[in-house]
Amino acid sequence: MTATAEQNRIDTYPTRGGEARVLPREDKVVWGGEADGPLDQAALDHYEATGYLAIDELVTPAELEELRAELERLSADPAVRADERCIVEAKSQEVRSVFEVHKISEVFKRIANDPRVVGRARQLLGSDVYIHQSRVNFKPGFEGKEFMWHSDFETWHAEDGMPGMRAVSISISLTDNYSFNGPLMIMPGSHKEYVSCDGATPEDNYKKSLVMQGAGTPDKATLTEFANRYGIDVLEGKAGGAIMFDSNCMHASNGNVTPFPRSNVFIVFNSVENAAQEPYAAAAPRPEFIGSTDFTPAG
Ligand code: 6CS
Ligand code: FE
Repeated sequence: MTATAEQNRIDTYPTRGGEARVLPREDKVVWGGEADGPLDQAALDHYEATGYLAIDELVTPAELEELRAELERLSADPAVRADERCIVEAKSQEVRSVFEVHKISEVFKRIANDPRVVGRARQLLGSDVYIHQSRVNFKPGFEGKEFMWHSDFETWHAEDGMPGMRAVSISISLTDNYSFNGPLMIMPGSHKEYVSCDGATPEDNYKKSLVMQGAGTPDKATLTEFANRYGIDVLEGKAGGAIMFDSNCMHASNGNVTPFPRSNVFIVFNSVENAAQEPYAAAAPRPEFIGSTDFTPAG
């Protein structure tokens, strides 16, 4: 993008350039209709209102076993561990996440392009979709660290150049998510407001933010106001189930001091009509394995 084009670009969701403030969401939440995929109207209405959707038994027990085996294989593979796509826990040095699994693993590539997954994403986003990011999260027993409250979209806008809110994440649970082992928590309805954060994006921010996010985490006053207004839903669920949630949901997860790991595969689908451009609030784009510029439609 030329300098003038970038200067003239409208930024509907400015962030990390001044004081923290709350702006209204300008984008639709649900872009497709009941006839466009497997989700019925009640499901679409729930997603519109709360920003998320729980899907029970998305994959079969046999498929779950295959995904779990692949998770174990990746986390035990020294080559994966040495790869920059692998993020380890600060303290225990245990594997925390492996990125771009839809490219480095045939098993995860298959599920990421499965009609049961892509069909729902296309219906919600009302267009072809491409994979902006994928990762497996391990949150091992005893050691899994928390993820502080944040909107993924704020990071993907600021650092990956995602123009608008037309992306959906799916988190497929590979282990049972109990109330006590660090499940995903979402403030239902928070996706309709955009928290513009203060503080500029540090150089090479991803090297720290993927272990402990700094820039882009909302201030405590805003989070308190949001929690009082929207409440907090704790998304428990059996392994093999999934949660689909809007890119702008305010979400977090607690640490895991129990023996029970909380692992999932997390895939972000972005509309091909919302393809990532230059970052809106960072000096340089993040690496391909975190913010993809391969806009090939998934499925
Ligand atoms: O920076 C990112 O892209 C990642 N960070 C978090 C905490 N959630 C979304 C995403 O995977
Ligand atoms: Fe997140």
